[in-house]
Amino acid sequence: MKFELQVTDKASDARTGIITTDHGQIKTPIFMPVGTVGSVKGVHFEELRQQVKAQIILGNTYHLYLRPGLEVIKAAGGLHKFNGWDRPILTDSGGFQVFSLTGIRKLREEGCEFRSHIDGSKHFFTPENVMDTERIIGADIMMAFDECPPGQSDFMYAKKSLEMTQRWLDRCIKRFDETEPLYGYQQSLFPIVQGCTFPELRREAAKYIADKGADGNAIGGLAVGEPTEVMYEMIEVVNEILPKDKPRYLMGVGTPQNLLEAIERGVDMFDCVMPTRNGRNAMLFTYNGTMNMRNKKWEMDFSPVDPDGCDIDQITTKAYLHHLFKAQELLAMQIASIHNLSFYLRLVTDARHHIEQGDFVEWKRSIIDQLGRRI
Ligand code: PRF
Repeated sequence: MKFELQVTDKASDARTGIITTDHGQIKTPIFMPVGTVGSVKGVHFEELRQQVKAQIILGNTYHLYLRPGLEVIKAAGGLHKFNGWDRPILTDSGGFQVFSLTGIRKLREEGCEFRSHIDGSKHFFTPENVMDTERIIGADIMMAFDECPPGQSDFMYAKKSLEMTQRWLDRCIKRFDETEPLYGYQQSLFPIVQGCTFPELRREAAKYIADKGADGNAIGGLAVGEPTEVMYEMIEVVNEILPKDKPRYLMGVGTPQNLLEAIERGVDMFDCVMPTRNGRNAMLFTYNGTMNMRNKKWEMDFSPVDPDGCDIDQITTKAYLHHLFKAQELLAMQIASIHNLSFYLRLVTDARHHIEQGDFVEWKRSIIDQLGRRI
């Protein structure tokens, strides 16, 4: 994998770049739709390509390991062959999903024992077997196995957890270096900065990771309940240290406003379930604010969902989408998910153009309040 930094904004830390993988290029800043079990919920890959214009999607090690399981994915020749998505894929390591299973997991130095949310069976993840699993899934970008501590963790817990995440990172790197890709194309390993909301821990973590010389670096442990301003402060602290010539990925974030604030602070990659999850719940994101499509106010509104949006946005009226949600039609969730994902991709593409034009900060300032309005 190669990252080429293109334009760096003069008035902020925003930048544009191109990531080149064996499955194609990714123009940054980029948003990656979440495809937890190897499918982006409610959205066919054809639509993901043509309407959403997704350049890379995300898969989850935890879910894919449990179902369909590694035997199936290996026999298929990796996730790309299994699901038919031929553009880049990134896999999260399970370090977040497993830790969301409080109560049904046990954490120790060796790794993390957990019970399947599907059938209650017992499993054990270690940095080594997670690397092996991510090799089998065959994503272009593999994430290191980390602990994402709860948002309100105290300093001692955060410090101990970070130290273990760092030891786990070294074990991940060792296993990654000892193994080869299985399917003839390259894979990269991204380490993850943790450290909760403590600037000194975040700095230490960023330094530790910067020295590893990875192809890209991620910021984890944010958007887990801390105030938004604290999240922005942590991004600033970390990005001052993370290498400028490598992509920076902010994990699991966020709202359109969060994306723009993070881009301004030098983040290049994002993923979040919000566009699809909120879409399934009838909430649409637009440049004018958010809309609840169940609201009666749309009943007679025959204007397009978004006149500037993708083809599906232009041929679907608000009244029709409102009707589909009221009638609990599957198509309602599908249209809303496609709309929200194509909006997120448009947002990061527009951000890229404004960075190139040199007016990113003014543009962001002029639209940010509007993005959060309810219409
Ligand atoms: N670690 C991993 N995946 C993640 C996170 C993390 O901290 C987050 C936190 N926002 C989302 N996804 N491995």
